Amino acid sequence: MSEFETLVKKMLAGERTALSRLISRIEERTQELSSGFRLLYPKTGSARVWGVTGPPGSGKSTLVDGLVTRLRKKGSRVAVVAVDPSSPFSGGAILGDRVRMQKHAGDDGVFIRSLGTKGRHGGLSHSTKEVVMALDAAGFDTIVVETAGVGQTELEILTVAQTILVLLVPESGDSIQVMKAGIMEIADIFCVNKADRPESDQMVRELTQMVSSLPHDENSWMIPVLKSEAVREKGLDEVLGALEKHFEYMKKHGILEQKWAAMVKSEVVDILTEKLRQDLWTKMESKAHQASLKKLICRKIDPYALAIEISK
Ligand SMILES: Nc1nc2c(ncn2[C@@H]2O[C@H](COP(=O)(O)OP(=O)(O)OP(=O)(O)O)[C@@H](O)[C@H]2O)c(=O)[nH]1
Ligand SMILES: [Mg+2]
Repeated sequence: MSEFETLVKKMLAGERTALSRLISRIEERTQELSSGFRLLYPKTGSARVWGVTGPPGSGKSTLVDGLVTRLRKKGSRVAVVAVDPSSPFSGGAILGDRVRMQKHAGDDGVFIRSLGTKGRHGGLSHSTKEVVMALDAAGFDTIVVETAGVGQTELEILTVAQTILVLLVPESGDSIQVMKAGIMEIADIFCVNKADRPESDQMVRELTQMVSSLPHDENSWMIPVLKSEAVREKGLDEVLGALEKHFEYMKKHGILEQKWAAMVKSEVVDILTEKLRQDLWTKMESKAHQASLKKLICRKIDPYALAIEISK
């Protein structure tokens, strides 16, 4: 039995340290993942997965923390995955996590972990998907994936979530940025945080206008625009209510199944892409292509020519 498989077994038996180690193996992209996923995958499918995104410093961690407290009161087991694509050491995320971890220390129903760019070849969204599956199999009822910013990597990471909550702060230009970055297309709930700031009502109005101008029919989900003051735990019950309402909406319209299908299909492509990349590097460095590789380096053949040779 591989080490990873053993970790999966222990994790399924409820060993917390096994879960932590298992996540590290996923991040490191150990070769043994397939053996463990055979055991792990059938246990997935009961967790609710939320994505929380928004500009750096908008209050995501503070808000998520408030949601965790509320969910714990309801007896729900919660995992938080803070994904930080920008930092190789997931510095910001880790710092925030420390504070949160202290708050929930000793509570077995809360698990907090940050993921950085340790994964090779931009495989962060791949690892995040697998970490979420592991947490699902480990029995967490709710998994929150928190990521800052609105770049392509972040959008990709968010495809793991069933519901996406976009947090904004009342600063000029934010709503225009939202339009640009394609966040509008993926947001299920908007929340203007730092509602203690005077411009927040204006921002709520702008967003409400934007949302109502989207094409919709009687079956569409109407994206709510909420307001919160996460630092004082204000507006969080409404945010939780909207998250629950969106879940019910998805259940009613068969959207959960669609999202699951899309997620696991992209997981398969990720697995194959990772494998292909490795195979292609191995092939290129093999003896058979050494002569052509030398020609490529001294410009006697071009990269496309070598690519065709390798693909034959
Ligand atoms: N005034 C005000 N400050 C807030 C509010 N919510 C959070 N903050 C503060 O905003 C700062 C950033 O909060 P975080 O929760 O770390 O924000 P974040 O979006 O997780 O930040 P990154 O993970 O670095 O992107 C902290 O100092 C919070 O105390 C709020 O409603 N009003
Ligand atoms: Mg944060």
